[in-house]
Amino acid sequence: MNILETTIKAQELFSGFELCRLQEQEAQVLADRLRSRKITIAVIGQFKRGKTTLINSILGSKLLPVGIVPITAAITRIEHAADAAQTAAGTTDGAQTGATATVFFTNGLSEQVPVSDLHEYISEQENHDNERGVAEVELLTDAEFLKGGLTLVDTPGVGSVHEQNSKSAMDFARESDGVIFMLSVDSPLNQIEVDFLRKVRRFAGKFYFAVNKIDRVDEDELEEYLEYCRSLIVGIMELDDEEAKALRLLPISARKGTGVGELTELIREDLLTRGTEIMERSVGLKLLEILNNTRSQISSYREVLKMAPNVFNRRFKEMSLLLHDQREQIDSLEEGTYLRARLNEEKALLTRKVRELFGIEYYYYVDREDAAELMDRDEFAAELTAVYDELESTINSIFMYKEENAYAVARRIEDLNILIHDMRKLTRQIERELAVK
Ligand SMILES: Nc1nc2c(ncn2[C@@H]2O[C@H](COP(=O)(O)OP(=O)(O)OP(=O)(O)O)[C@@H](O)[C@H]2O)c(=O)[nH]1
Ligand SMILES: [Mg+2]
Repeated sequence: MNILETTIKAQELFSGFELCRLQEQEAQVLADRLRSRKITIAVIGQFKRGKTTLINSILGSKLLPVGIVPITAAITRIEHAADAAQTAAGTTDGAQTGATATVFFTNGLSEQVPVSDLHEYISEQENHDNERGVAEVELLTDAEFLKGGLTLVDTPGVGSVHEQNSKSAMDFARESDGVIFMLSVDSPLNQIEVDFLRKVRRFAGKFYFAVNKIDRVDEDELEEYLEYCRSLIVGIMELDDEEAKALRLLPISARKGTGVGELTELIREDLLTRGTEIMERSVGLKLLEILNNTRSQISSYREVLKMAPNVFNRRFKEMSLLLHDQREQIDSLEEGTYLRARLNEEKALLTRKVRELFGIEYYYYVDREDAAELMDRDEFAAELTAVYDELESTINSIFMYKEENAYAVARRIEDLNILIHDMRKLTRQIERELAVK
């Protein structure tokens, strides 16, 4: 069975359980990613290593702000305008004539901004502590390198104080297929970088190690630095002899452009010759994580079924009261409120409450594209009511199971045991397929 088949299998498995709705969607997204063959590569590393400078150099234009102090405070995804137009028709008017940018905010809204104004949203100095609430920026350009479905991502420096303000580099590494990990000759590998690499190696299908600022050292110093990095990376990534031999460190000067061509050439070549393999590894690793998390979530659901009736009844009542109160508020919302954002906030509140009362991770899918659209009050009321109804019916279904005879509860627990067993089986299959150590 290949990774796509396993992903579809997982999706089918999740679809049989109302509690696994989110996982079903995630598996669907992963399967779509594999089918679309669109690949995401994130540039990651500690602050000031020159990540943004490298991206500008690759794009052949100073589109993104760089600086001597920690700068990048928001994730920026960069895609080829024509590729993006294929998947999201209508959002790229005028893109062919240059670059266009869209800022997505944490409340779910978004705004098109001139590329020349991007620094107001991305740079820490102008968007201090992310007071503008930027979640992510999308930049569409006509850079040749991105053609054919490659998304390049700039991230805030690992370990910088600004990392916490937006989605962290680690979160983003989870969503990427490949990582360009940036080191620079002016400072040795530190503990933050080591810890980060140890964790992130479980998520990305492919790593490129770039050693930046080589214009600052002579050849001997560079050799020494590369040797030092090489032995450290072999250890951190737990590479076997063969992998260690294949490990390439790419010396570059992002500022001068030295070595940048070699790096992009290597990536292009990889995507051409082993793009599918990289995607499968990336998707397989992500599916493994979903399966592992879901197993623990299902186990907590099983615990709810086993909860003492008086404790469960008390919490059930509290949840029902909360839902009742929230419903009462729908009509009192002022006209002109950002209703989309309000809807997202409400979902976040419910997620928190369910976790607190029942120890269950009950997620809602927040659709970014939808979030950008305006919403009228009737539509808002209908959607919110649907959200409440659905949660209520899930909670009620647990309630009913608990109310039923011991036999029904035992049956339900048995179903969950089977689900857990099937997930274990899929997990082992993927581990075999990817030869995960
Ligand atoms: N000498 C030299 N300086 C460089 C090179 N690349 C980047 N720099 C400088 O290093 C500093 C940091 O560059 P950025 O590209 O902002 O670094 P970053 O990794 O994106 O930093 P954060 O976004 O804050 O994490 C800037 O002053 C750059 O001009 C290089 O190849 N050589
Ligand atoms: Mg930067």
